[in-house]
Amino acid sequence: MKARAKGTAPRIETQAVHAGQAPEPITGAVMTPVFLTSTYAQKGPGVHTGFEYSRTQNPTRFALEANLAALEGGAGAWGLAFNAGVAASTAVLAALLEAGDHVVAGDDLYGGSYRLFDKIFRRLGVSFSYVDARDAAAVAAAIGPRTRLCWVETPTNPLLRLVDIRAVARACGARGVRLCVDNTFMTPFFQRPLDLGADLVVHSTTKYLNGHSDVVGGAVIGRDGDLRARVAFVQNSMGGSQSAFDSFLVLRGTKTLAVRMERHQQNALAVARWLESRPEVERVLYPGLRSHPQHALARRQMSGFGGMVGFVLRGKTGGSRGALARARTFLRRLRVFTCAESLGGVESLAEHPAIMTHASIPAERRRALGIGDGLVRLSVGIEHVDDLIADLEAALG
Ligand code: P1T
Repeated sequence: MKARAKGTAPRIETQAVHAGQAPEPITGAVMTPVFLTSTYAQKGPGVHTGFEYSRTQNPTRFALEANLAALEGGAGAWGLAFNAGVAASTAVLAALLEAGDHVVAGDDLYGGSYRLFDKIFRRLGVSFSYVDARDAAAVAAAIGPRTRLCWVETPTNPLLRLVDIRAVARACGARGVRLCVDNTFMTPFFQRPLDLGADLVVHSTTKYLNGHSDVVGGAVIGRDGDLRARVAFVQNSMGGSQSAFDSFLVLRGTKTLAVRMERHQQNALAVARWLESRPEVERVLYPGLRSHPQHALARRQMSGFGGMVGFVLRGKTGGSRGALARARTFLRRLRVFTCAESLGGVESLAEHPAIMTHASIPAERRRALGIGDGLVRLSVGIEHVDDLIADLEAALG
């Protein structure tokens, strides 16, 4: 996008539509073409246009990367796109860590992130301490001489707990530890961790950034040039860069990010308030509710509350067996919501974290965290809110 001569930088709604997407120079095509090529002709050995091989350079992926960089980090930021959220996370760890290093991680994480840490990187000699990152002092206390990286999600998946990014960034910065924030749930539309002091942001672009549940993808965004070089080296050396076709789809998705996020949030708040009024529901987890214990932080740190809602069903007979049976029945009865893993698409989804997305977290750990049998997670879509509430009501009844 051309820089403005005067005045303010373009707002995020404008960046979402335009950043990284100048008309294609040969034909003037307004939409970025899908460069479905693995390789590029060279005039002679080493005489090329800057494009040699698509794992390393692809114009469609570059357009997406520039778009994501502008949304998350503004001018001067960089972005790198991967073929999964977990590939983006893998690249960050591989870029920053070696055997003997230590990571402080939040204790409530997407199950696949925990699995990556515990089953792959621990085997390679990296150690992890899991702390309740709602408490920045607990993060600071866990930092040791070999700590290189701190990894948090906020709001967390699935418990929607918040991490005070500024406070944790301060604790990390004081000890020379890099902070990486998984911003998948909020997207840069509602939360910008780099502005709050984080060094890196990762995304599962599978979710809100693409927004249509037809791509698996990931991204890493930052501002530090040295970090870019390290993560890009891993992207090229280990593979994992996003394909041209999927890059095109995510780029198409980000254009409508602003309007989708606004509707997701509006629907989610209405659903969360409605759930709070129901006798079958023991507790509702949504940062936009006054009852959320960190509602004040949510208001300060985020410009919206997002589309993810958790709630705990009461067991009919009391105890966890009753709650599990209720959750199963509820999820089977839904008709507008689909019982499925993932989140962030235009369609509403519902799932059971303990059995589905967080099954790779050991049962005792789940119990200690509060991911119980009665917990249901909703990804509230952009359908008409009355249809969503009617569906929930029928399934609860
Ligand atoms: O699925 P993938 O694109 O590889 O992204 C992994 C990932 C990373 N970070 C967060 C916060 C995530 O939620 C995910 C993926 N999560 C789900 C599939 C889920 O249903 O929670």
